[in-house]
Amino acid sequence: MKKLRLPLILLLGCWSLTVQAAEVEVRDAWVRLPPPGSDTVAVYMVVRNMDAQEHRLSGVSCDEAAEGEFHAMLRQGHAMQMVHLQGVDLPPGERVVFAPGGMHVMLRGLRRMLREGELLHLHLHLEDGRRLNIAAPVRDMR
Ligand SMILES: [Cu+2]
Repeated sequence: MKKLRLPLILLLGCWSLTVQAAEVEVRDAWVRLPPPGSDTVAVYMVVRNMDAQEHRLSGVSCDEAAEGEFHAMLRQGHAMQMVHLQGVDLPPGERVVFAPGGMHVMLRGLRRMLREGELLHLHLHLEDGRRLNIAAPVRDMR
């Protein structure tokens, strides 16, 4: 048991930015403060699969939003279009980046206005049934 104590303390110490459920780790999660009146918000993060086998994100949810989806950006001529992804593969040993202009989590039907600096709690669902709980700070990027 002694061996486990230090990593556990480290993990709790940076709970707001790093979440680890077994072999899948989420870092640098953040929420883009939506413009006033908008009930849709984008969430970005880096997901790392440290396992030797593939995992897959199968869903995302947030108690403060009606629904959550994974989106990718697809170029259509000169315009970029959002595409709904049913899931996101996490290849073994690789990082999957959700960033502005690329993949992101989209939450729709926010139940209240967000404030800069607060933490929004989300749940990432893995295909194997496990759930990663994330706390992502809200940032004003305007
Ligand atoms: Cu989107």
